[in-house]
Amino acid sequence: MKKAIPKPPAAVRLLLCGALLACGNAPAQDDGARITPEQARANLSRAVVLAADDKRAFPAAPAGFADTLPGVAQGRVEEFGYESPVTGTRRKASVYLPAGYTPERRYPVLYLLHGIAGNQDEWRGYVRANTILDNLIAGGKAPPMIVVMPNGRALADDRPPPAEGLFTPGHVEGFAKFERELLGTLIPAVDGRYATVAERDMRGIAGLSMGGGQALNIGLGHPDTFGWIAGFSAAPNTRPAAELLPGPGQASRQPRLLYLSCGDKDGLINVSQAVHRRLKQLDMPHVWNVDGYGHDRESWADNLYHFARLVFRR
Ligand code: FER
Repeated sequence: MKKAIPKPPAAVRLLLCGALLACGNAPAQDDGARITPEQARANLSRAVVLAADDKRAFPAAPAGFADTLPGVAQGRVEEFGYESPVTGTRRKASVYLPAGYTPERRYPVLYLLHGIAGNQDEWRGYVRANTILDNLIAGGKAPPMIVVMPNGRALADDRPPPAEGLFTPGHVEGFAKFERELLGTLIPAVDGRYATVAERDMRGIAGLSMGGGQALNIGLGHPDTFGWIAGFSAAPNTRPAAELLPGPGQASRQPRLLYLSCGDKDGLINVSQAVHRRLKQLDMPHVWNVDGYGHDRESWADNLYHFARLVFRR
């Protein structure tokens, strides 16, 4: 994919990056537009180097936590359509409404974002987010909440591309373009349609992989919009840690909860490690949960379970 290299300086950067990658030392983050799709894909199988504090913050979720259980009231997932000024098209989000949802009450809202090959159905279909929430809410372990699962790829054609198109700059760029759509269009549309508490302390953003990068970038970048932020196995679309967290000089409002997780068999763990280390350096409270999984649904289901137990608490 040499055609992705616009001019000699970028080519030099790319060569340097390739050389660093070869010795296992490449920078954790990139904007996805400067490396080739082959290099991006290779990031998934980078060697994992663990530090002493890269360990579990919680025991694994109890057996059956993501299973449909008899006697547990189920919420429903409905399709929500909206016009996107970013793409010029009508786009879809899946919206989870907890069991007993009624417009007579007001609910907190969690925006839950998918990975590079997913869409608005990934959290429900692949991770079973709705069932995890049904079980937690029924057991009184999480407050009833609305969960908005958008398609985080703000492109006119927002279908997941075939495998060879996943890591192309144009596709990765769609995930960055989603920020403007989320803030300017989707959040106001959701607050207009559903019985939400339209306040930062009752609004969260979380995601897996590409969606984890989006959640960290958008959440930390808009502290007055999101009070609760989680990145699960965040991908290299995550902004460089020092940019994401500029530090005391430019101190912004602290999130109510900042939650980071990754599996210790996930080649992308260096992205989350860099954010965790920056947070430690800044003395910023956060959860850091390193589990035993790879880049897969077991980790995302388990971490959604733990995050949902903490989110929107007073
Ligand atoms: C990359 C490796 C993986 C990357 C993105 C991913 C933008 C995303 C993976 C996923 O969402 O599962 O280098 O660059």
